[in-house]
Formats: sequence, C-alpha cells, structure tokens
Amino acid sequence: MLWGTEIYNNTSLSMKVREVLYQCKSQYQMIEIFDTYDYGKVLMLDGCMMVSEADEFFYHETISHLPISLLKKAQNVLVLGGGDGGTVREVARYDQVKNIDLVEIDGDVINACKKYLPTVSVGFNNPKVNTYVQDANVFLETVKDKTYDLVICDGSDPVGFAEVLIQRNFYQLIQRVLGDNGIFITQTGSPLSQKEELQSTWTNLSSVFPHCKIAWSVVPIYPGAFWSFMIASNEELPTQAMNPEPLPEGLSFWCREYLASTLTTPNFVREIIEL
Ligand code: SPD
Repeated sequence: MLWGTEIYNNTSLSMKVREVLYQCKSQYQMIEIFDTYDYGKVLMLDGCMMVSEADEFFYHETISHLPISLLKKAQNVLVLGGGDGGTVREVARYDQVKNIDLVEIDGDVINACKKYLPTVSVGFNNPKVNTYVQDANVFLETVKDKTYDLVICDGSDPVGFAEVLIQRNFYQLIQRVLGDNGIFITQTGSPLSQKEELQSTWTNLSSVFPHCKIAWSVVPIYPGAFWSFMIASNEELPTQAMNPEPLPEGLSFWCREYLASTLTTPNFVREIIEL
C-alpha cells in the first residue's frame, strides 16, 4: 500500500495512492504526480502538496478572482510560477483580460501537468496565454515600467530556489512593472504552521508597497488548511468589488459575497503580523 505524504514540522498529511503516474527529478526539484483515492490526481513538488484535482478550486479561484474583483479593469496580467496552469485557467475566463504572461522556472512541471492534470493545465491552451520558462527575477528585469494591471505570484513555499519570492528586491521589481492602480497578489502560507514566513513576508511587502492587505481562504491539502494571501498596491486598495464584468459562470467557491470575508483579518492573524 502506497501513501503520498507531506511532512511539515511535526505534522503530516497522507493520501492513499492508487497509482504513481509520474516521478522525475528536474533541474530544480522532485516532481511527483499520484492518482489518489480521495483527492484525484495530486501534484507534489519536493514532498509538498501543490494541487489536487478535488480541492484546487479553493486556491486558484481565490488567487485570481479576488484581485480581479478589486480592479476596475484587468487587461494585462502576469503570473509568476503557476506551472500547473490553474491560475491562468481562471484569469483567462474574463473577456476584459486580453493578455496573460506566465513565467515558470521549471518547464518539467508544465510538461507533467499538461500530460497528467488536464483539467488544471487546460489554461495553457488559451490563446491569451504566453508561457515563458524562465526565472521570474530575470523576466521582470526585461519588462517595461507599468506594464501590468495585475501580477500574481503563484509560487511554492519560500524555501530553496523559491526563497527569493518573499524578498524585498523581488517586490521592488514587481512594484516597477505594476500600472497605475495595479494590484499584486501572492500566496503567503499558513498562519498556523508558517508564522515566521508570514511575518517576514508582511515586513518585506509592506516596506515596499504603501498599501497592503492580507486575505485568506481554505486549502484542505495544505498544512493547516487555513491559507493566507497578501495583496499590495501603490494606491489605496478598494474594500469592495470594483470590477463591472460579471464573475465567470461555474465557479465552485468564489462569489461576490465572499470578498468582504476574505478581506477581514482574523484576530489571530493580526497578532502574528502585528497589524
Ligand atoms: N505549501 C504549498 C504552497 C503551494 C502554493 N502554490 C501552489 C500552486 C498551485 N497553482
């Protein structure tokens, strides 16, 4: 009997595996895709759960529809990471979105997800999506000032090669490419099991951007299940929906009513980031 297990500090989450579909050590990380009994196909990177077919909608709908709801218009979007394709799948649903650049460092993740996770990676088939297999920092250096309405960082936990994703220098590069009233959103981990990462991310982000907020969602397969996101802008962030385009049909989680809840910071999170 085989189990796919993520061990995070002193806690683990295991899924019973029906079949190992893919295992490969890429230039950057160990990539595994399992067919599990309860969560469908699951992508793990370096032993961390990234995406399951059963629950990916919580994460991908939040990281996409939350910032788009807050923008008057999202025409030009940059996704950093997101090599499974789930985030671009959601962003591409809007008519107002005309161009999406996705920059993923590990081409092997993209190829594996295209083959084994088609309901997630379907986003890559959209003609609005341009895919660059490149280091996000290197890509950002080549971009003109104020190019994007929205920048989404859909990265891994900030360890190893992904450690740069919570550094000030990275946020400064993003700040430069955000247009007027543009919004940046990044996944920022579990307030239950990744308190230190949350603190340092908030410190770095709020030292670069004058306006920052924290949002939350649930992701059952991630450590702690209660998951945080941070949004940032050079201008004041709205507190209610600004986008006139109706939400795409057929969403599983995100709805207009959820916006106010996700932007409400629970007291235990306030205490961590000293808000
Ligand atoms: N602890 C896992 C954090 C992973 C965040 N990114 C997931 C990628 C989904 N597109």
